[in-house]
Amino acid sequence: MKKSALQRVRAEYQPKLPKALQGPVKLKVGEPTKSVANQEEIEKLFPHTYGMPVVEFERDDNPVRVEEPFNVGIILSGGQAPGGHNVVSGIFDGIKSLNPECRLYGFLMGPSGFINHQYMELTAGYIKEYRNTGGFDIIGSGRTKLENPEQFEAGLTVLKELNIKALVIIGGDDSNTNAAVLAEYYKNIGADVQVIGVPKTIDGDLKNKWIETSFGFDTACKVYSEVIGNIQRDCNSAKKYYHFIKLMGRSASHIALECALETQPNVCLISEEILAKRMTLDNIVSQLCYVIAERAKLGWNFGTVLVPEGLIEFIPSMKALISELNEVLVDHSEEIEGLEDLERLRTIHSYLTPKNAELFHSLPRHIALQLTLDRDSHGNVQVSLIETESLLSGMVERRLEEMAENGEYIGKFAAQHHFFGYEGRCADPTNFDADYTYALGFNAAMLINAGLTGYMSSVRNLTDTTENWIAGGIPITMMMNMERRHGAMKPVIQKALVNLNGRPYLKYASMRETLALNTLYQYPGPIQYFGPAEVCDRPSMTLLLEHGKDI
Ligand code: FBP
Repeated sequence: MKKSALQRVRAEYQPKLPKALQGPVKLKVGEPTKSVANQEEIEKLFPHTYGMPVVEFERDDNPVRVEEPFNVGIILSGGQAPGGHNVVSGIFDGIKSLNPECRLYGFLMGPSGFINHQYMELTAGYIKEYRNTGGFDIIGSGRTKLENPEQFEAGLTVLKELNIKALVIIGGDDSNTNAAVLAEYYKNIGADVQVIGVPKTIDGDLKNKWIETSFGFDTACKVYSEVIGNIQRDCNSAKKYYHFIKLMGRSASHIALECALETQPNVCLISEEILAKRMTLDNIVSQLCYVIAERAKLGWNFGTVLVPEGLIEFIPSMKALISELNEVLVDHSEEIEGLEDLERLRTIHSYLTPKNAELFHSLPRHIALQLTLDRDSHGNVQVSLIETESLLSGMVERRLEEMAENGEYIGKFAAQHHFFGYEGRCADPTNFDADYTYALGFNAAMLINAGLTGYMSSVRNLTDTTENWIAGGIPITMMMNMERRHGAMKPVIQKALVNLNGRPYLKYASMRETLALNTLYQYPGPIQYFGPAEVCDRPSMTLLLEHGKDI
């Protein structure tokens, strides 16, 4: 494969490691843990892996042990996130640093490769081609849900065949939930296989005190912010369009919020706030029309509106509709399958309770249909397929026409729609993500060597210099609670949504009015890999603010 000039030079980048991981390590064991909620239920479901302590690595200046060689398997699970390849190189370098005879195997195309025994050995020469690059193409990724004993047993056969001591699952909250279930299962049957998770997702919703951010969030947000900045320049040059920009992130609005802090658009909707204020679709439209009408008074018929991907699920009435749709789609799946669009809508409509049926009926047909599309394997609505940005702009346009008729609005409204998601998921990782992912991988190798299972690789203190990052592990069960999925209560890692008392949100909220009624766009420009640290190594504004820093 011919490489670009940047690829060639970037391949030479040596990610930085925390001081603690720069040589032999010893383990510091902390206090036993509890799950974030539903402690009794979770403890019952995870009798062997519940309550384990948080652990931290320290440099061991007097190492005595010579490590036996061991083999490790890895799975890349779910959506792509920048830095995945560096997790793999970190694990590889980590196990090789312990014993050069250690081997690394990659299961192909996500959990399905594990179940169906499709794998490859990852050698030094092969990995070299992928260091510091974006994407998951080194072994591919997939969304098969690892959830039942037959799959666990099928996987165990190949693990035994390859003499694999530990499996590393690189995934988001759902995949790491599965990692915890698998760890418990193997421990329960005495299979002698460890399972370690690595926190991945551009969505930024897998975070807590020990997982300060999921990898990929930093890079993805910087890619989107660059393009939003470019659109804002265009918008401010031609002064004739409102750009409705939907941003990935599934349920949480972290990406939209981070991009708003980076680019200062005229409006950024925050789903969590909309839920907290119990706003209706109508309220949101009124809010947008107010801004548009006020800007029109100043002679500005242009602007930018950021829309989080998961918005629709946070509008209370829509949320109720979606949760009933989830049940109807499961309960009547055979009847619905294969029906023509209109018939499908009619049939689903007939099973809805009156209030939800009315709302469902009021939606534009394409949006109603998008809401009935298959859920992903974890039972989530595939929000990336719902065109919320066009739903909103269409409603805004109709409302502005009414306002114009009543003399409440004089202006011109023309909308452009964008959806940024896939553009950012495979970008070459920023220096932050390149270092963070490499450290997460290297650290996972140390967790394996320490004999731990059911742990997530944790690297924290991330706004300090890399040297001072803290490396260790946390039991996955401590992040869990019980939630309703596919019509039943299941133990899952609790998603971290935007905290309305947190500094990132409060910062944006404090600027919101000014940004709406002025034109104060910021243009972050493209990710820089070489140059001054304040440009190249700056972590996300969300992380800086959460760590009490100024932006
Ligand atoms: P993960 O949670 O698996 O990391 O996926 C993140 C994400 O990019 C979401 O933001 C988005 O809603 C979804 O994946 C899109 O899924 P797909 O890649 O299957 O289209």
